[in-house]
Amino acid sequence: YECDRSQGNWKQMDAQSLKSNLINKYNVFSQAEESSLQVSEIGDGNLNLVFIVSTDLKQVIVKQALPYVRCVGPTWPFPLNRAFFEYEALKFHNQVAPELIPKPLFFDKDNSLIVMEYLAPPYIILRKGLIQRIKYPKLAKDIAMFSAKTHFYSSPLHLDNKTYREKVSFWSENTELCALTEQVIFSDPYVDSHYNKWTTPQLDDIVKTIKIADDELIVAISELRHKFITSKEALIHGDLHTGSIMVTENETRVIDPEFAFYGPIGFDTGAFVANLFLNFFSQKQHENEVNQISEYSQWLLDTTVSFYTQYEEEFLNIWNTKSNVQNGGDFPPNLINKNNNIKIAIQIKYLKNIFQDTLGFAAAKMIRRIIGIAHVEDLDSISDLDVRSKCEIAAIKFARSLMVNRNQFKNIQEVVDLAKVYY
Ligand code: ADP
Ligand code: SR1
Ligand code: MG
Ligand code: MG
Ligand code: MG
Repeated sequence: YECDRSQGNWKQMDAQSLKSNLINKYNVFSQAEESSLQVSEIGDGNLNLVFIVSTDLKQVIVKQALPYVRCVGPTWPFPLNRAFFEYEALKFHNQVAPELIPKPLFFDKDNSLIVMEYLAPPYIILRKGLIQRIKYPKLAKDIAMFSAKTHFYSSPLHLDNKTYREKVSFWSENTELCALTEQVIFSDPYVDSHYNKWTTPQLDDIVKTIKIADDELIVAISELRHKFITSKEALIHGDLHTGSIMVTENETRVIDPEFAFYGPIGFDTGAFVANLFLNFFSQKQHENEVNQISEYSQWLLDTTVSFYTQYEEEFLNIWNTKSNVQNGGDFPPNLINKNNNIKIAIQIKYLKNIFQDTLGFAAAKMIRRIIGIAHVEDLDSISDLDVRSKCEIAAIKFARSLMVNRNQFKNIQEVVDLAKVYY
C-alpha cells in the first residue's frame, strides 16, 4: 500500500480479535487450533508491542506499532507506518539473506502489525548473551554476511540507476524514524535536552565538557549528522545494535529493521561495532587490576576485528563476482574492463570511506548510549555507580578520540588497539 501518514483510530487489539485475525485473516492458525491459542506480551524494546501467540505445537511473533514512542509515552507521537517499512525491509532481507532473519509471515496494515517467525529459546538477544559473557563463534561472520549482502544488493553498485532512484524515493518516506535518530544520536547528547540522562554526579564534568567546551567534537558530530541526512549509499538496517540481533551458539538472526532507509552504510557497521565496544568497556567492572584484559574482553575485540575484516572481504567478493555491470550497476564498465587496477583503486577508496564512517558513527552511538535518552543494559546493569561511571568515562574518552580522529586509522586493528589504551 501507499505509505500512509495518518495515525488513524489506533487501538490495541484485544486477544480475542487477534486470535480471530490470526485464523481468518492471516491464515497462520486453523479454526481447530483456536481453543488452545495463548497470547503473551514479551516486548522489551523501546518502541513497539511484541507478543508470542502459541499453541502447544506452534508459535509466532506478533509485533504491533504504537502511535507513540513506547519508552517515553504518548507525549512523543510516532508514526504507525513504521510497521509497513519494517515489513518491507524484512521482505528485502528475506530475498538476500533469508538464513539470517526471522521469516516474515504477514503484514496487517489496518492494525500496523507484523506476524513473523518466532525464534524460540535457546535464541536470546545478543546483548543479554554478551552480558552473560557468552562467546559466539559465528557472530562476526554472520553479521558481516548480513551487512555485506543487504548493503551491496540495495546499492547502485548492483541496481540500475532508475531502480535505485525509485528505491531511494520510496524509503525516504520513513522520515519520522530518521528524524528521531537525528535528534537522539546527533543532537540531544550535545545540547541541554530534558531527554538526556547520565550517571550523576560522576559524569557531570565530562557531560559539561561535551556540551560547551569541545569544539572539535561538535564539528565532528555535525559532519556525521550531515552525512546521515544526505548520504544514500544503500538500504541500511538503521538500528543494528546488539539488541537487534538474536543468537544461539551457532546461529544468528537480525530483527527489528523499522529504521531502514537509504543512508550511509557505515551507520550499520558502526552500530554493531559501537555495541561490541560498549560491552567491552562494561567488562571493566570484572577486572581487578587496572588495564587487565580478560579473555572475554579480548574475545570481544577479536570479534570486532573479525567482523570488520570479513565485512570488507565479503563486500568485495560480491562486487567482483555478482555486480550487475551490464545493467548499469558498478562504475564505468568500459574503463574498468580495460584496466583492472582502476577498479581496485575505486574499491579501495569506496571501502576507506565506509571504514571512516563506521568509526565516526560507532563513536556517536557510544556517546548517545551513555549520556542520551536510551541507554544500554551492558552499562546500566552495573549497580555500583562508581564502578559504572569508570566504565562509562573510559568509553566516552575512547569514543571522543575515535570520532575526531576517524580519518587517521588505517585499519580496524588500530581501532581495537586504541580501545585497549582507554580501557
Ligand atoms: P522494538 O522495535 O520495540 O525494539 P523488537 O523488534 O526489538 O521491538 O522486539 C522486542 C523484543 O521482542 C526483542 O528484544 C525480543 O526479545 C523479542 N522478539 C522480537 N522479535 C522476535 C522473534 N522473531 N522471535 C523471538 N523473539 C522476538
Ligand atoms: C527514543 S530513542 C529509542 C531508541 O530505540 C530504538 O531501538 C533506536 O535505537 C532508538 O534510537
Ligand atoms: Mg528492538
Ligand atoms: Mg525497533
Ligand atoms: Mg544506536
